[in-house]
Amino acid sequence: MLTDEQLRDRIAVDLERARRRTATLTDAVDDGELVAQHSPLMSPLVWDLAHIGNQEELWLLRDVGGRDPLLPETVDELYDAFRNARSARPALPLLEPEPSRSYVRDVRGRVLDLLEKVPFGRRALTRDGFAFAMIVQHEQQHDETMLATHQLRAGAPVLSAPPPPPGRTGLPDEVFVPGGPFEMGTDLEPWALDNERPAHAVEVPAFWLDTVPVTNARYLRFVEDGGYDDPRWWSPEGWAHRQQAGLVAPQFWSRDGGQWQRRAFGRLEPLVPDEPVVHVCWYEADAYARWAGRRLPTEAEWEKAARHDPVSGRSRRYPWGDDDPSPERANLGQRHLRPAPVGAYPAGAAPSGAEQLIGDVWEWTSTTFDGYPGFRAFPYREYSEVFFGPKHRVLRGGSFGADLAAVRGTFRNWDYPIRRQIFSGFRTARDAEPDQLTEEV
Ligand code: AVJ
Ligand code: FE
Repeated sequence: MLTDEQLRDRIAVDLERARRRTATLTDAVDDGELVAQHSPLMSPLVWDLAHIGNQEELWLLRDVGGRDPLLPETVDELYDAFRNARSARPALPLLEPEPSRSYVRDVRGRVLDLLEKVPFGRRALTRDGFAFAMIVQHEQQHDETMLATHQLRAGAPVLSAPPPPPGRTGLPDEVFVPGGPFEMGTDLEPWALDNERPAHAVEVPAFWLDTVPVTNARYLRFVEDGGYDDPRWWSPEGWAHRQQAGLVAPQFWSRDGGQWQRRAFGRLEPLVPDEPVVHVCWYEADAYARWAGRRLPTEAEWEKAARHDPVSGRSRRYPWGDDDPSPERANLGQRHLRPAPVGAYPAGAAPSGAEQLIGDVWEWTSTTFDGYPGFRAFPYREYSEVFFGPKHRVLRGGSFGADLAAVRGTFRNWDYPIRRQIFSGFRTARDAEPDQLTEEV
């Protein structure tokens, strides 16, 4: 358990890392590109920038700190995600780039003062520094969204990063997870968001799970086997979407003669066979799994494979244990601008033997997004509760574009099944045969 002083130091570090990343993403392009819309699916980058500052002001300065608004209150409406669809945001009278930068700078300066003096203990919102950590996660989530905007943007590359570590071969195709209960969700992580709570026991029958995410090479076999032209592999809604949207391969793939290529942050490159496939929608993942004679894992299966320690019977914070992510364990935080080849993170393996559950690509699960038994919205219904229901599927594990502050073994992401501009991939699963042991011997 960390003291409040240690938590304050940690929050200050996390706020600073988030802001450096926000600056990288927004300083990389000129003002014209900051205010432009690079895709109707995305906000102009300048909207994300001021929205980050506005949420920080609303929650930390006004709610926690009791301060008055820094700007006319009509500004709040511009940056309210529920009032303005992404496609409508370019037409709003948004703050210009320089006023946006000075606004977020001003908010941050005051937040750092507040962080030093506000008592954490008194309210649920500030206990263990929760509101500050929530704002760190919010900024990092928008940084990942801005990274997806960069991936969609046309033109010469503006972002760069060193390559990920090499992969390794010889991994078994799948790992066996024995049946039995495990503890899903958490009551212990102080900075876990409402939808990760409460901890509860879930019975998960024995199953097999891919050791690593599905690679470009494997996915390419599905493409070249005519998988996109065969309705047998697709759900009815998936097939309708595949037809209507004209899907023929993952987003950003193209073909030059016999050679498949992928566009990544403005660079056209040959497909790397042993990297996890990225930018597939849920319908594509579901179709691939059926073609492979398999299925997507449920959310509970994913979390059990990632967290359950059969020796102690307890659920870990991360696959490798309770220590925070490190560069040896997982590909997170935009440190590399791509998923790492499979086998690159032996130190990140779970007790189940599965690897790369955290980082690289968000992994689609078969589960629709809902509250756990005993769910209570906190601190606002609009973070997750309003998205509960059959329209969204859960993704787990975080991508190379997710920061360690916004990824946990319990962290839940969600999106529409048609979405693929996010850094989404998947792994597949299958039921164990009836004669397979449910307990380890
Ligand atoms: C949890 C990633 C789905 O980006 O839409 C950002 C996070 N919520 N601002 C999103 C979020 C409010 C959210 N996701
Ligand atoms: Fe937001």
